[in-house]
This record gives sequence, C-alpha cells and structure tokens, in this order.
Amino acid sequence: MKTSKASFAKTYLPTHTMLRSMVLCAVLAAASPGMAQPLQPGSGQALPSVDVYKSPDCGCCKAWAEHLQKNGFKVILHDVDDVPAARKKLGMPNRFGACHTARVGQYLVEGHVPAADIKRLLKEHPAAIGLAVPSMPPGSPGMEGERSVPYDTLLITPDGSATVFAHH
Ligand SMILES: [Cu+2]
Repeated sequence: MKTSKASFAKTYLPTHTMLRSMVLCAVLAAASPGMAQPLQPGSGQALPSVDVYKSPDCGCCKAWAEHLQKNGFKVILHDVDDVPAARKKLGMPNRFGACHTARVGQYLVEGHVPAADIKRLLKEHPAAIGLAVPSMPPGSPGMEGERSVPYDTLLITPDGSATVFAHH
C-alpha cells in the first residue's frame, strides 16, 4: 500500500510529492528546537566541552571562545601565566603555537581553528594530536577585522608532523 502509493506519486504527481516533502521539512524544522539533540544519531551528537588555556589578558582568545559557543560548544576558560608551558604540558608541539591551547575530548586545538574544522575532526576521528592554526592569521575566527589572509588548518599527526586539514 505504502510502496504503491509512493511510486504512484513519484510517477504521476511530481509536483504534489515535492510539496509534501516541503511541508515535511517545515514540520521537522518547527519540531527540532524542542527535541533532545544528543539522541539523534549521526547529525546531532553532543559536542564535548572545550577547555581553553590562555593568558588572562588575551582578547582574541575570548573572541575565539565566543565563536565556539555560537557554534554549539560549551567552553571553559582557564587563565594561565605561561601559555607555552601549558601547551607543552598538554602535548602540542611548540612550533605550531598560537595564543591559546585547547583540549576537546581526546584532541588538542591550537590557535584560531574554525569550529567547523573541530566538528569535522570529531566526526572523522583520525589518529592525531589535534588541529592547529599556527600564529594568528587575520580573518580567522576571533581575528576578524579589516584584513584577512588565506590560512590552513593543520592536522597534527601522532608523530608531531603536520598535514593540511583544511584551506581557508
Ligand atoms: Cu589569538
């Protein structure tokens, strides 16, 4: 019954079928804010919280933290006096250093890495130390301003070398 109706609709009533799916989309969109997102497999899995280690007077670190919050991450800020020491202790090689080091689940995230890259990392789950955007490229999340430059997000592999994870 269901199948024959569907194939009938597909064959003879394309416009009607499109309309139905549009209505369904609208219904789902309206329903989703109240739904428990972590229970939806695949798309809506709960994001791990992000522990950010930064110096107390780092403004762009806070701006980056806000970028993560806007993208659904819970962020916990930790002020440290010696950021390179914290980076070393956490296990991010110093040559990829920027202004802050963060821990996200099993991974480290160095510098102004876009939230979308972190989400992709968590989804793809590679064997890696984590991600890094070394230095602080203008235009990266938390470094917005008049100027922006192209930059790469690096995947830091377990041996401490790097491959390009994403171009921006
Ligand atoms: Cu910064």
